[in-house]
Amino acid sequence: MVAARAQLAALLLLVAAVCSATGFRPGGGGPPSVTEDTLEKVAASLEMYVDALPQMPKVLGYSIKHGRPTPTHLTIGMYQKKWKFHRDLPPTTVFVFGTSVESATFPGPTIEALQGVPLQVTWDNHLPDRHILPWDPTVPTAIPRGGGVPTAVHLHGGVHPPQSDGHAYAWFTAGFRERGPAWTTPTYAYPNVQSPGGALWYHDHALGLTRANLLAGLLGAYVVRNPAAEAPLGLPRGDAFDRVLVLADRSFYADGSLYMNRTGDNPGVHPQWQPEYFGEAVTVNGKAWPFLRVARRRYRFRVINASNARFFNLSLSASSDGLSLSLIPLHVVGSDTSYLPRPVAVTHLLVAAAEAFDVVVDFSECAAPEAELVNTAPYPYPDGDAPNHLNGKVMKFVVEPARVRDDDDDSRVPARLLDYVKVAEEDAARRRYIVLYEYEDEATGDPTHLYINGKRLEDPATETPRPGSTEVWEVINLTQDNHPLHLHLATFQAVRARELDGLEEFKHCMERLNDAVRCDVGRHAVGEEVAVPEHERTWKNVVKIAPGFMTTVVVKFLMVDTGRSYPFDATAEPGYVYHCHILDHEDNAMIRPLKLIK
Ligand SMILES: *[C@@H]1O[C@H](CO)[C@@H](O)[C@H](O)[C@H]1NC(C)=O
Ligand SMILES: *[C@@H]1O[C@H](CO)[C@@H](O)[C@H](O)[C@H]1NC(C)=O
Ligand SMILES: *[C@@H]1O[C@H](CO)[C@@H](O)[C@H](O)[C@H]1NC(C)=O
Ligand SMILES: *[C@H]1O[C@@H](CO)[C@H](O)[C@@H](O)[C@@H]1NC(C)=O
Ligand SMILES: [Cu+2]
Repeated sequence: MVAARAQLAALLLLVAAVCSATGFRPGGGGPPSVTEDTLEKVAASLEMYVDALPQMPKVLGYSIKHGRPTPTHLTIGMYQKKWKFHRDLPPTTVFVFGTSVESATFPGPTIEALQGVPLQVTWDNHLPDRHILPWDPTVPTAIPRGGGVPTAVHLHGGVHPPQSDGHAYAWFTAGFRERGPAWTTPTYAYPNVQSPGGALWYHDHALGLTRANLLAGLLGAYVVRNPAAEAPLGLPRGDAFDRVLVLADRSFYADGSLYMNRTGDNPGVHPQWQPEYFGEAVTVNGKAWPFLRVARRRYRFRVINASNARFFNLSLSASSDGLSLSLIPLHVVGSDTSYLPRPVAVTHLLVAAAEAFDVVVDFSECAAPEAELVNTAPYPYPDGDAPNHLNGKVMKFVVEPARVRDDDDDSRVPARLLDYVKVAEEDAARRRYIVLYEYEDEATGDPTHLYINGKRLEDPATETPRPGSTEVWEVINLTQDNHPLHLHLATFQAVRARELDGLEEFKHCMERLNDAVRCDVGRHAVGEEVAVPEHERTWKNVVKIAPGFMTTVVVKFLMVDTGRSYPFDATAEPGYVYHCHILDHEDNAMIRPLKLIK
């Protein structure tokens, strides 16, 4: 332990030397120190529901030639600019995506693609030499020799070749001046072969910087449509009635700059890294607590949680007499990037990090003039603090008084949606155990790092499935937190979660042997079985893994629409990754290679 500490101190000195030599030093805007009280005061000073919900610019991922959709090539840049998060907050310096610096937004433009129509995107980094937020060279991090902000863009939920996956080691700086070891191409190919429904989103994925780059604004929504298959469903359509809601919690300094703590919980080990970022203000489409004026009719909302670590337990609450509250049902039609087989009505919807839900809300069911979207998820989820009067609110819908005539709203919530290839656990070619560990500083009890299967990203790949195969992944969570697990490329479905009996004994054994089979997992995975909620029983790209549970996940390395294998070489370098989608965990270093083999 002492020896390890000495080594670490030497490493820190080395890092300090490297950083001062390159002018690339951890740090960011805003005053150097601030208390939680100050941050809460800044957020509380922002009057709720005074800014209208923005509609992000739309960029078409196809062009129309001779009346037919054809493939296109987009160039989307990453820019530093100022963004107004609230009427009363000074403009904030952000890093954002856009087709130009003028049109760049927080979040970036919504890319609309068509199923089966390929799209090429050149992601162009125009960011400055210095980051606007602090970062930490002691977690595995992309550190360019000549300065600049490393970025890599991943299309979350996309089914595309490894060269286009935005691998953590495929990072690049402005003008592709410096490139990570897995960089292969400036232009990514998206075949758009995944199913329609739900929402994908694109975001930064650079090694060790994902949490800071997303916090700064490098994210945007991506919607895949299939008009022929979707029109018969009769869901609300058109830009006014089919909207993306990107949720993100952020804290601000009084001068408007984004807040990120510059001091780690365990600064002797990691000077800056903290296990979870929680912001005091809730932003939707880049505005803190906005409002949206809606007609008394049906709307479709594609809700994406773009927070670093916050879960949202959303409900839509209205009061017609100012006293009693009633909850307006949310008709879930899809999750992540797939439709459900049939809609499921819920009053509460738990959205994990990076998880997306596609819901229909019928405001004609709302007797009141207003409805508030509220959040009741503790943070960290599930055992942390209850949300307060600030982060317990999300946005407000102002419902127009006049009733819409039936023929003005021809949309519906259909009885059936779309079906896919069946789950079939018995088709699995093999069963793997994926174990999530958190390591603590013995002296302080603070977390120092998190690993999957006790291994680092740079250790050789152990998850090496074949294209076209089905596998069962038994994901065992030995930490205190709920970790949303995300696999690149694959689509998967949790089928059950079973509590582990004799958890302490199992944990001790795993700490010694790191081998679920030798630790007799079968004898422990016999506790209470928790069913997967009906509205999550579809093909997903994020599943929530509860602490102390073994969650059984059926993973398909194929296209779930058709059951066929991929129309590209998924075994090429640099391969893919899978990781926890709490960004602060992913950076340190709950991430492993996922390498498909022939
Ligand atoms: C920043 O982190 C340090 C170390 O964990 C903590 O003492 C401090 O309260 C944090 N600051 C804020 C504003 O949360
Ligand atoms: C969401 O909040 C509601 C109301 O507080 C609660 O009944 C429900 O159990 C919560 N859901 C989850 C998954 O935490
Ligand atoms: C992991 O386990 C901890 C404690 O056993 C639990 O609190 C947490 O929710 C679990 N995470 C997931 C994703 O299940
Ligand atoms: C929102 O949910 C939390 C909790 O699961 C995750 O940690 C975040 O990563 C997620 N946000 C995004 C953008 O995925
Ligand atoms: Cu995690």
